[in-house]
Amino acid sequence: MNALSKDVIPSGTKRSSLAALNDWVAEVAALTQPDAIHWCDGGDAEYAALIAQMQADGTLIKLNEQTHPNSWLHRSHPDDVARVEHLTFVCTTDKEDAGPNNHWMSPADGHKQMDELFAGCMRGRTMYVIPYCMGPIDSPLARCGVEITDSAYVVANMRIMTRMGAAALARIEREGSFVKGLHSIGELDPNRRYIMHFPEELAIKSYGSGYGGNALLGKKCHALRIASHQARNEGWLAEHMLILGLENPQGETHYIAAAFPSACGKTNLAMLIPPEGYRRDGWKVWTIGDDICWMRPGADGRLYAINPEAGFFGVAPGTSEKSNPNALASIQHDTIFTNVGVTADNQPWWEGLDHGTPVKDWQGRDYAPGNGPAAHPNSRFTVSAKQCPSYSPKAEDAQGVPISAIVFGGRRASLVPLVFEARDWTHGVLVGAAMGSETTAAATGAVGVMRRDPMAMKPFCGYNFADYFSHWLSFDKPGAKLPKIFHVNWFRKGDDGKFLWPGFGDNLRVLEWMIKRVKGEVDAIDTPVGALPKAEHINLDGIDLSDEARTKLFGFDRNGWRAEFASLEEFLGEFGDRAPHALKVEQQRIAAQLD
Ligand code: GTP
Ligand code: SPV
Ligand code: MN
Repeated sequence: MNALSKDVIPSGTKRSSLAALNDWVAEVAALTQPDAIHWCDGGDAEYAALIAQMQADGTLIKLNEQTHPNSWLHRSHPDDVARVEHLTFVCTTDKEDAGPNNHWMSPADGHKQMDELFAGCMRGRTMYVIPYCMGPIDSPLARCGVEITDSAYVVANMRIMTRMGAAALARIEREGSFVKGLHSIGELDPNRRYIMHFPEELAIKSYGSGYGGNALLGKKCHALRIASHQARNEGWLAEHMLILGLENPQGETHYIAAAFPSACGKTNLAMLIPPEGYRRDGWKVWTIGDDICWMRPGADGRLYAINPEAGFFGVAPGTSEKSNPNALASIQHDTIFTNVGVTADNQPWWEGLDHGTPVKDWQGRDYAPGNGPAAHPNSRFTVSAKQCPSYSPKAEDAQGVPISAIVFGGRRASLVPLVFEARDWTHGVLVGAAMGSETTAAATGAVGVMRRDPMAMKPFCGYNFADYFSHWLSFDKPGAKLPKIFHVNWFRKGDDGKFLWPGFGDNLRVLEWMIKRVKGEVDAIDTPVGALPKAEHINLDGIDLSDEARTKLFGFDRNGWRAEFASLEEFLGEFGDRAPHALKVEQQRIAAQLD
């Protein structure tokens, strides 16, 4: 690997059009004082050299080459294992533009605070410059960025998760604009850790964490927080959604985008394998993306979506041959595992895996159940999407795929039925805005606490939620052919505290009903909160549901919903006059029907 001298851009690129990038790199180098600067080309040789270097310095541990060729384990600092929402800021000139949904700081204060942390922080380290493209390299929906980081682990992950290197640099040269992301692991000290966004400057500064969404700046920082701001200005949507294609036995494929909060089932749904009977009949699910969706209206009025990512940063625990065979097949080789346990013969191991026994836990200690799980609950795999058996060729389509249905959902132990349908777009936006879910290990803090998480974007919307809801509503205009909107809950629990719905592959039964509704093939039961499926229209062949399960999964609890709508009114009230009038009217319309 050749470290290039400080003021040189790769040969063959024109200085004139890349001047802004080169100036920024020089400015960052002057601030952070790295020993060397490396411009990433994204090539195989570069990746191999980085991996070798990380193996030598202990950042990566080689896993069993026979069972998991070319795969690695990384152990994070034990205080650095998840996103840190309390240390994540949106810095806008006007505080109101960030909204009550974000932590705010003025751009001047944000820069000052971050630049103090960055001063001299790369002494003795190499500074990597990573040009990347979010989305197929030739897609009009794609956007580019450059991440500067002092973490080789981040470079390796960004190479899997984005289209990184020379082609992205060429697009930046052509377009002249890119998102600037500056990252340093710093001292990995939770007291010196901030993730700051400057949407008005299309810039990100992240210090003190090497983990996932805190450090792989193309992902949540760029593709959601900054992109949501760009999307609002440019008339599109940047969402925390999976995208899948559902192919029926006739060979028609409908594309569905679904927003579930972190660790609430996006990767699993995106890679679903249909139940046996469905498979025999010819049903198939195609994976387009598992975490982020960028979509915008096409010439025909439909919404077209791309997956801006090129890989999966998926939750390991719970991934098994039974729950998600496509994910398991994807991660048998060329995979980076972060914070999982290992077996005696150095295979990766996590809770829920169907075979093997852990001997070391995620911190590298001898495994002892008294220390907690072998794998951290937010342990992850990083793998190229191309390794997924269900990866759709359409995921590389520059124009994106047309979306037939949008699905919202959360972890709701009570009240919320398995599935319901919004009556129209405005109601659907309210359904999304009203989303609630129990918190998970994907972010630091308490787990299992119910909170509002509109459109699964609470941690990721780069501007005021009130304006975000208005932006969503604005898509309903003449000529628009908008998708139907549904809500699901795979996580309803019975009196015994167990999940009532089998979930995973059986979720296909719910998707099938949605498509029947999209095609106008079946009627439904109208309730104030939305349309529920008639028993005869959801195929439950081969699954055994108790009476309690049937009532709770398919029933409508008027009193419970009345209380829910009172709390929703309070939530919308937090946004004051800025919340769209139409949404409040919709909330009141339904509340009145519930009385
Ligand atoms: P992020 O990557 O954090 O955004 O998460 P995600 O939304 O992709 O969640 P993922 O699919 O990784 O699932 C998270 C956890 O939920 C895993 O432990 C899964 O086993 C579990 N899970 C996923 N789908 C289902 C389901 O249908 N039913 C139940 N009970 N659990 C599920
Ligand atoms: C999430 O938390 O929603 C994730 C993982 O997908 S991270 O990349 O850390 O944001
Ligand atoms: Mn996510």
